[in-house]
Amino acid sequence: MAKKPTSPQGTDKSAANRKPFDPAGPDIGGETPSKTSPLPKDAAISVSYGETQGEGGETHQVANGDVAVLTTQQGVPVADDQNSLRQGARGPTLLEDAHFREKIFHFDHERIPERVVHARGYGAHGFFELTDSLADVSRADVFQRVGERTPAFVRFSTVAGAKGSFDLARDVRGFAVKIYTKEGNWDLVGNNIPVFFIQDALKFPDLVHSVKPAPDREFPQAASAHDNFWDFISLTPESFHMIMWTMSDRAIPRSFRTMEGFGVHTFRLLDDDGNSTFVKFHWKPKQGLQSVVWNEAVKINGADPDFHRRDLWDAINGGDFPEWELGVQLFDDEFADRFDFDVLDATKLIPEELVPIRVIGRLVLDRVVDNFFAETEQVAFCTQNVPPGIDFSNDPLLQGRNFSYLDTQIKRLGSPNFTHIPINAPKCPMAHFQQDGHMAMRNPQGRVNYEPNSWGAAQGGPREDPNRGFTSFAERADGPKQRVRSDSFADHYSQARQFFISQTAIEQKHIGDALVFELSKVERPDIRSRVVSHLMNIDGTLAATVADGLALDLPAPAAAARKPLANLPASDPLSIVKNGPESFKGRKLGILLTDGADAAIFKALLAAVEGEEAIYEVVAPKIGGVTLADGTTVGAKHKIDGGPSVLFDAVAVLVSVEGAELLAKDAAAKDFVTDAFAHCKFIAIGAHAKPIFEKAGIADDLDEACLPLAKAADASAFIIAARALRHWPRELKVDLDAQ
Ligand code: HDD
Repeated sequence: MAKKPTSPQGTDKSAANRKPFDPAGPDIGGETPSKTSPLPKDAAISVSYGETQGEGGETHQVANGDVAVLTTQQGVPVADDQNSLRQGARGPTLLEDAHFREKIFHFDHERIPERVVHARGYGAHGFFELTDSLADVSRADVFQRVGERTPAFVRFSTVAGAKGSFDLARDVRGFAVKIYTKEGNWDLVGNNIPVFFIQDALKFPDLVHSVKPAPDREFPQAASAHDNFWDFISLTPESFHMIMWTMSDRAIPRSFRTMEGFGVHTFRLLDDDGNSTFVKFHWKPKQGLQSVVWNEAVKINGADPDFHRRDLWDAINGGDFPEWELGVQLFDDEFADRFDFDVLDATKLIPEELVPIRVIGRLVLDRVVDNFFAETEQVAFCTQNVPPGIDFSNDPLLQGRNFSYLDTQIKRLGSPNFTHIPINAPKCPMAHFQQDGHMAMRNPQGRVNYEPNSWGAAQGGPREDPNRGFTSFAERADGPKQRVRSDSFADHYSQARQFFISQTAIEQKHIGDALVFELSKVERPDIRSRVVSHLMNIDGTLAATVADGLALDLPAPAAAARKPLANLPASDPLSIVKNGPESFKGRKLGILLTDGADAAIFKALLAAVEGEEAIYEVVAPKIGGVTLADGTTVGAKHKIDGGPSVLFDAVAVLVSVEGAELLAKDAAAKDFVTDAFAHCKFIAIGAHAKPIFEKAGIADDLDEACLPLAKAADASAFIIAARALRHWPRELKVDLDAQ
């Protein structure tokens, strides 16, 4: 607390009687370094300089035998980091305090601009391993040797929200992969959805402006449920295939680990002779697909805004390394020519039934970052980073992206030398004549920094290699310069309909619910109506459901740029529910536990969870934990109101008679069971737990996914049942919209 001045500032008549204020005084117990209290030997303070500094592995200055001395950035040891230098104990701070100036200066400049989109993200390290050679169609070094592992870094993200927004926004997820190949970095900057909103990169700023908070009021944050977004969408019919995906549960994934990734565009692969094969890239999660429900997402954002990043961090640190298969769809010009749609149109996909996926490798994430800023924030993905053997198609969205990503890194990272930052630097040798610029860490050595030159092999520096070097596909391009959209891009609804009819009934319901929710936040009725007019071209029942949910008259179908629409068959890979996991592995059970609960049943439950390679967390009335009936003490991860059931994939309620009596009066405990029930989760109900369900008002509604946990043997039966993850028929009973 500031001392009340007893004399005018700048004078210090009583200084001689006062001791300087020392925050590491008696009540801190001597654990903070100060002149009089040296660091204890096991103090958890250390300074690590990472790869970029401390070259040559020099030892840092050491105090008291084993603890690094705090220094300035210049390496000057710091004697006092608690008090700035001042004239007298209460006098002015002195400008000559270099340590103070350096520390505050650095702090003032800590922030860099966040990404204009995909600002909120989370990264992890791992590797890509080739399991099937692609040498038949690509000369890319990374595709040659089966079994070889190549280091990789992945950053997952939401698109619209700011860096500090919440994880479970209804949004597309970025799935950006950097593979450090021996012939340069390959950045596959994809999403968890295989198509995109727009066909031409020129429209990207409009799309992004429309979804971001409105410029006058700066809200809503991380949400598409507002007039500007739906206004733009309703005037951009090409977006409707993507809209079906973003209104589906794909936009509220359970975890980064349970979503697919897609390169979206058609790329090219080139072989040694320059022959081209078209390719689309897919990441398929070994963990199976899984999403949450909207009401749950809303509550997770409050309970744990870091839900997805925490999940990834915990899984990797717990040794449960997430894994994806890399699949490719390969096709030639002949297929491209006869396909119903244009393979250069990023609002279209190629159904797996037409071009099956060939699995060629796996991506494993096995290491969290050491420093979020250095790695996750500073990683710079650029779509134009492809090694020899991979090339671009003429997709106008991809062509525009190839300009945008390089450009944005200068803004964010402040220098053309962002490639010198370790996370961005290739792990293969580099040799070029690019030099200088802000923060240059590597510059050419010697006299020669140009080519051609006549200084010979020893001094003349690197030379190009027409055989090994990157070559583009020698595609012939011709035609008048013009601003046109090819007619082959004109069908905006057929694949949107295909997506919709490929969903299970519950997934279709969720799409309808999402559209009603989003449009109910749109203030202008004409925008709502215009959206529904597009839905009329996709599915009449969906359009009618949404119109009914909004109490809107059914509008006439929007004028379609191309008719008739293709009658495409349903495709199972498009559904999440049809591609769910086969076990409870990697999922989390929440156990609501009280003092006096049955110890044998609790232990059986833990054994069943462990047997399934799943995890559990205990939720208890007090964070200190509980004492079971046999006297065993169990620690709690959450106090009841800090551990709502939305954080778990399934829940168990294991309580004593007294515990049930207590919790039946507690709103958070009642929410715990009603939410688990409303979100269609599997619930294990201990012998004494009934009063909680009665007081919560759901005792009479319990169904076959609410299983008894009355004896130890019930535990494994419950975990086996919970493999289904959700009991969807229940939703039709608990949701007014479905009745
Ligand atoms: Fe983009 C970031 C994915 C279209 C311009 N984009 C960014 C990221 C992902 C994608 C995953 C985050 C990368 C990271 O984690 O750092 N973007 C896509 C996909 C698209 C797409 C799958 C369509 C198929 N993007 C797109 C267009 C443009 C951009 C058409 C501009 C013309 N995207 C950017 C950007 C960002 C970006 C402004 C922001 C931060 C960054 O690049 O590094 O340049």
